[in-house]
Amino acid sequence: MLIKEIVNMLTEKIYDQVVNRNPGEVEFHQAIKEVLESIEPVLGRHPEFVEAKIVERIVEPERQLMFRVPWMDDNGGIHVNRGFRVQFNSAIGPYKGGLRFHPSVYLGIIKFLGFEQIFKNALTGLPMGGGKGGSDFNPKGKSDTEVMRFCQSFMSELFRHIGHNTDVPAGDIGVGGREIGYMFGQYRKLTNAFTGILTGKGRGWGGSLVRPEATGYGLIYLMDEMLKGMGTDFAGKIAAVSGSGNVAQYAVQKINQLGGKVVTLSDSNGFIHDPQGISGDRWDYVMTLKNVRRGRIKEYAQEFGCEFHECKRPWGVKCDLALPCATQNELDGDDAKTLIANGVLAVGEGANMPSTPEAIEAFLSNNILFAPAKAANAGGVATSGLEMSQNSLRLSWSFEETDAKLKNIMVNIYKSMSEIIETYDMPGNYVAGANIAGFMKVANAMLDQGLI
Ligand code: NDP
Ligand code: 2IT
Repeated sequence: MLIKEIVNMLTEKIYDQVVNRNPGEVEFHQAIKEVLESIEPVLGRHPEFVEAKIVERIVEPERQLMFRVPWMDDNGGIHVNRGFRVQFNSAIGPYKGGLRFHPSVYLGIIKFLGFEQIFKNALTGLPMGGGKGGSDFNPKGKSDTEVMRFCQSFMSELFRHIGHNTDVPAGDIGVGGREIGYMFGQYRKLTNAFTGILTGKGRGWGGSLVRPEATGYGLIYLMDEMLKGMGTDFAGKIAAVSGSGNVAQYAVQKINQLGGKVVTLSDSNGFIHDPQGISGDRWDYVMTLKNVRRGRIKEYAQEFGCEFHECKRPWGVKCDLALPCATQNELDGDDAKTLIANGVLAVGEGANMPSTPEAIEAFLSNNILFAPAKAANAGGVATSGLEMSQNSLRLSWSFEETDAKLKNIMVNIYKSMSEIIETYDMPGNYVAGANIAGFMKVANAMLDQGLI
């Protein structure tokens, strides 16, 4: 039998074991499958990884925590949510990754995100392991005081499992500066210690400049590098962006700065299409709408007299660049075919796992420049890593210095993926490039550290 076939049998066996051991966790299975397929050529060349059962070990979290989160609403009503923290892999540094508050959260979502985080964090070149957490709490429609009580209750359990050398959570969907603040306050009260146990902190109490902007900016820095590799750039390009939260907001700002035009934004109720472009006072409006008033994107269409498409996603809009920045599996095979038929040039995943496997396959087989999430949205966690460094040094860097470091990290991610693509002769396949580059770093660390 050819080595290729033997390796394929092995990864299929590991995949089946994961499915059997983690029943019903479909997003986790999806994330595992993609990585297993990508690393097959690596296993063919590195029997030492196979012998040490690195893959069997890497798909199993080091630790999984689930806990009760009781809290009281403004009317005295009692609610019980479930909290999660999956500490997936700490071979190259303390567990690091966000917290997601969304009603769809269950163990399978947290495990898919934690698994992806291992490789993403490795790609940044910074010493961070992979983890993820969150809750099925729905912050939508809750008052500030309700969100505060929930965050305090959540941290009342989480605090005993995290630490600046152990596990450092941050934000994700439904967790921004406000929630990080309430959780940090509770941690400090419980432990009587002011340490950098969360990132995305406020500027005046240990936060880093550029962290709010970092995921969106990093996405555009990486895309810019990839476009330059094709002899082009953002100037004059039309972009369709989904989502209207943290990642989408700053991706839009950076595209505007580079001379592109963003014509769509969305939330879970539908998308707006503004052919004039979401810039200047229109971008300011989105910032206030989403971060201060916490309203719906539909209001943008009413304010500026453009179209709102209820319950639809923006992928039918003709564009040069498509940037999914909302959530997992928000761009499927049919959406990909529509984008390709409409002449899309490049796709960059601001969200985690936004494209289905069918969509990725369509992009790759049609030679569409495709920046996969683990690389494309790594700027957020990279700047979290920079926040951790500043906390350890008890220093804070200027906006320009931090932004330059972020840009440098994104350029290096592009280089690492490109090197892998060349080594394994997979032209244009940045999915494999990202997965292999991240995997190699963690696998080697695990090998060096013995059977733990
Ligand atoms: P936010 O909570 O700030 O915004 C999320 C946006 O996505 C909102 O517009 C929200 O709409 C929309 N959305 C969320 N869930 C769904 C859904 N099920 N269907 C349709 N729309 C949905 O989160 P972020 O911007 O921080 O995160 C967006 C994505 O980027 C996520 O995949 C996250 O994991 C990823 N990411 C975030 C990083 C960060 O630093 N924040 C770093 C790397 C990746 P609505 O308000 O209606 O729910
Ligand atoms: O998915 C992600 O990388 C994040 N939500 C950011 C994680 C972090 O620790 O900054």
